[in-house]
Amino acid sequence: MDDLIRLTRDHEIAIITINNPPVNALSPAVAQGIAQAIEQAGNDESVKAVVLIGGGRTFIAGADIKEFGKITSGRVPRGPGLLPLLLRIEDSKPVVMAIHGMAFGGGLELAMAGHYRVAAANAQLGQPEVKLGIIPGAAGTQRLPRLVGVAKALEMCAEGNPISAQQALEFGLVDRLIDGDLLAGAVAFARGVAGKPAPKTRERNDKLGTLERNTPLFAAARDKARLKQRGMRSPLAAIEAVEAATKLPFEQGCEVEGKLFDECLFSDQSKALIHVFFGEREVAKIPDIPKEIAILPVNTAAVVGAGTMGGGIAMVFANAGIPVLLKDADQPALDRGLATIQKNYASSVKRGRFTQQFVDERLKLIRPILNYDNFSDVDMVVEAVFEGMAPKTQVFGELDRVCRKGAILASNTSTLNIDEIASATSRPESVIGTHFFSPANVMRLLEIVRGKSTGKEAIATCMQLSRKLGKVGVLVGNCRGFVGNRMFHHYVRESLFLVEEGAEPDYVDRALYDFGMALGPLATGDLAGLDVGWRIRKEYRHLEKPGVRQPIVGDRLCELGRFGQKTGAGWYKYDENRRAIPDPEVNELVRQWAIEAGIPQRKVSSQEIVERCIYALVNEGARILEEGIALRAVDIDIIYINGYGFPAHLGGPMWYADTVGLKNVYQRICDFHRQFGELWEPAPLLKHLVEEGKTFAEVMRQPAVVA
Ligand code: T1G
Repeated sequence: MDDLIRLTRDHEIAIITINNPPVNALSPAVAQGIAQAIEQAGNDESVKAVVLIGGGRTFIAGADIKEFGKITSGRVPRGPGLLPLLLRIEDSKPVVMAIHGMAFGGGLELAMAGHYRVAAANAQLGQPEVKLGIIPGAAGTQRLPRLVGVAKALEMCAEGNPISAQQALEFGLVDRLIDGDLLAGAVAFARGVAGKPAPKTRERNDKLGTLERNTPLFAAARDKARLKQRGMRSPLAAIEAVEAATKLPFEQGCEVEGKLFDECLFSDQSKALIHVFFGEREVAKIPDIPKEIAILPVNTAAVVGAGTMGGGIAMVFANAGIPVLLKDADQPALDRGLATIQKNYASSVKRGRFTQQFVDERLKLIRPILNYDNFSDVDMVVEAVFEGMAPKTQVFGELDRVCRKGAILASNTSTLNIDEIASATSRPESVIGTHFFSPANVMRLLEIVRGKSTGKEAIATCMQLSRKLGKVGVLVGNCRGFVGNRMFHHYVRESLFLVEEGAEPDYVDRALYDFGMALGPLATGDLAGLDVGWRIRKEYRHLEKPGVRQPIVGDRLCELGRFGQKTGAGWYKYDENRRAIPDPEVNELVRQWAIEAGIPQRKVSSQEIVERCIYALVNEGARILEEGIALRAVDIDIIYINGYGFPAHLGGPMWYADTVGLKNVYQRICDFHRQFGELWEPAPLLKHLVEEGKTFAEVMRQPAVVA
């Protein structure tokens, strides 16, 4: 036994403790250590029962995901996996699994091979494998329905969300909840079952239901997976595997699961989702910011501007338990902001996301005010006023006057120059961009914008704070539109050109929806409000290169007052339930405008639509990488998945380009360059990587802090 596994005794009870920080991942070495410990305890007659427990903060959070890449790349052979170990545990003396923290994936599968499970009240249990594009691969789809029933097993394996210890007790996954000392409680439980015949999960069939009762369950689960996890293979594979458990003997069910597991593991979707899993952790690492940097306290906050974004941001702080002042210029604006907050919370309670008690406590943390009186006490301020340089610099001038030294002054601007905003203060080192995405209380992404003078403490503090706020913080450099919106501009540009060239709006949207985007670009415009983009285009018109083609139809539509959902019509008409209805009037208007502008009309394929819109993202992403505005390609991927509805199972635009093959992407971009001119000039980095036979995933940049 090595440091990973410790075998100790409490009289006739053997205790196996796993020590593989940070999450006791079930690596091959850990599995081997457990096997040896079980063997040793099995061969020792004085041992009457065994307790298995995780050392540190958790039980086992799953198989070691880092091993998968080694298997799919052929670097290590595809071994027998965990199945033999789990059978050995099930056939040994009574084993009590003592669960605290997380029992996820292979960790729960190991726990279910045990004869009994006891848990701390705050334990979480789940099969999250589908979120990695795989399915449980160690008989989880076979043992779980035998313990919790078919319906619950389907939900847990196909959706991948954990359940609480209390729910696990109710469904029979856990035999007892332990208050206080978990190990002591588990040993006491083991003492109670020692020497008695131990129930083997694989032999239990009482909860597997009947064909008649199960068939509608599987049909409903498939429909739900196709709707909620659109385009993903793993949820459907998980459903197939659980179905096999209800129709086949255990061993054969495991074979079906094994085949489906391998099919998923070697798929591009799984590689993409594992890229996203580690990517969400990697974006938190900023090369030039030392780990030991001082993190500034953020125990109180303030938001300036109670509009849609300001109200949502105030909810984010309150939801994290941080008291927040919410300031606006006049009472009616403040009342409107508070009313929206209350409406949003009410719908969260209705949808079961929050309890009324939680909401009542949170609302108490949001304090509406009309002046800057108490701003001297707050640790951080987020400005969320109208998107114009003048109102923002005016607010920052005020904040510089009223806020205490060391307070973080953040702007929620989505496009404006952070250095120019900072120049309105005497403390640019405390000024930073914190670009939330609408609705701020829902969207996970937080684009953190580093100005040329932004201090490392402020950056490190905001990166860490983003986790506390339930966000994925990604650090980006300061340029027009930062990373997300700067790329999105090119994506939308191409969608507008395609409409002008003859593709109808819903056809363009359908092509990108079928590709996997949460919503097409035109419907997204209608949702956000077409006037927002129109105002920004007008603000930057002077920067447009003469003679370079610019979309015309977007502006023409806005000139007619068609701003989208907010005006009942944009690219689509909207009914009273805000359902989008294709509008022949728009198609006709666009045709006229395009012909007036001399734009030839032609049939456009959905493949061309996808390539032009997605490769426009990739090409601009490559420019952003070479400028150091993004540190890594994965940072761009995480931004697009969490802020722009790019499908996670494709890994993000840069990973997707690597999957398609940069050579192929580059060739198409060169085709478009020849066809449409300089807007499609290939990014030098892309050309360079193709020449070197490299991928975006290999690119690592130093942050672009413009001197
Ligand atoms: N394998 C390898 N590394 C892991 C890991 C795992 N399963 N889980 C976490 N880590 C690393 C992570 O990369 C980070 O590293 C550090 O641990 C802390 O994690 C056979 C095949 C458990 C809820 O999908 O969801 O079992 O960045 O920052 O926020 O059927 O980690 O510090 O270098 O996320 O407190 C199924 C994955 C695997 C769970 C903790 N299990 N993990 O969250 O910490 S597949 C999962 C999580 C499987 C079987 C199949 C979360 C967490 P670093 P963290 P956290």
